[in-house]
Amino acid sequence: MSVSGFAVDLGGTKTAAARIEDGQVVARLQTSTDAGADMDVQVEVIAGLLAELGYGHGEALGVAVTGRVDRQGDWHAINTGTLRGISAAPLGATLRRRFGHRAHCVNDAAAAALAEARLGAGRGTYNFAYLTVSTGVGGGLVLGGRLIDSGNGLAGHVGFAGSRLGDQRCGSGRLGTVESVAGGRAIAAAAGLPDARSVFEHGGFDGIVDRSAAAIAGLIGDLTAILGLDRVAVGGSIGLAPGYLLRVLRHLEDEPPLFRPEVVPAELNHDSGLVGALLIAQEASAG
Ligand code: ADP
Ligand code: BMX
Repeated sequence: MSVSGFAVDLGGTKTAAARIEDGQVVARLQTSTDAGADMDVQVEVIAGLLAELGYGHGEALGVAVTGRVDRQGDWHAINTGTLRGISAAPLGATLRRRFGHRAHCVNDAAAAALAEARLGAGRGTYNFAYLTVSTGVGGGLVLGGRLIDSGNGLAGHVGFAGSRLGDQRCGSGRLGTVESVAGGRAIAAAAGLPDARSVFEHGGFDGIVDRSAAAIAGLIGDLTAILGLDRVAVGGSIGLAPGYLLRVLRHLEDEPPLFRPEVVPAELNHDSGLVGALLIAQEASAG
């Protein structure tokens, strides 16, 4: 099946939309995400971006969102500090009403994991994980070629696993999560700056960035112990920031060789969520 149509990736910081032809992003628009907006407002923003890209009602549309999407298509923020206005929001039904029956929604990191597994850094693996280090820390697991899912949409949310470096409660309510140490909001809070991007640009916060990378390395070791991963791809604007992956690799050297899979950057770069959302939407509407 050729991966052609439209896609949206709504993260905690930015909302991107794209027209995709044969798995390639051929046009892309981006705006910042309003973290306090409710679902109806988020859908208006999505509709505006799609209109600018020339989307016509009924065309294939994949929408990847931060937060869990359950089997009914309802959307829930897990970290309620990231999206403050989203709680049991009927996103799937709303998208279908607004854009037609070929519109479908899915978690952002799960979408990215499937795209990387099929078309990017995960090709040729048996057990593969994708991690995004972005506003939060998200994940998707493709085991034996199948994207792991669950009725409540929580499967793959590895950012809410515990870290031995964590002692803060994150917006999920869990104590000491990887996200509470390694995610963009945690990095910004630790540095006392408005966002993680400024922390990287400012320089001088090596300890904070390194702690984030160490928590990601620990998570990779833990996931490998549980799942026997062959390879892990790391994406997200922090995961892909210059020097970050090298820090993760350096910390991974503290793990015994058995717990060190191959760790590579996401091959589809910032587009894996977009491409994966469309892939999943196409498969869902093909039944
Ligand atoms: P989202 O979380 O919306 O999917 P990103 O993957 O862009 O989006 O991740 C957002 C996080 O990455 C924010 O904390 C932001 O400050 C940070 N960020 C964005 N650009 C950069 C950069 N060039 N270097 C380091 N951090 C960045
Ligand atoms: C959080 C969680 C995940 C998401 C991940 C990455 C919320 C709102 N989001 O762990 O569902 O996949 O962040 O998302 O609970 P991003 O916003 O960092 O791209």
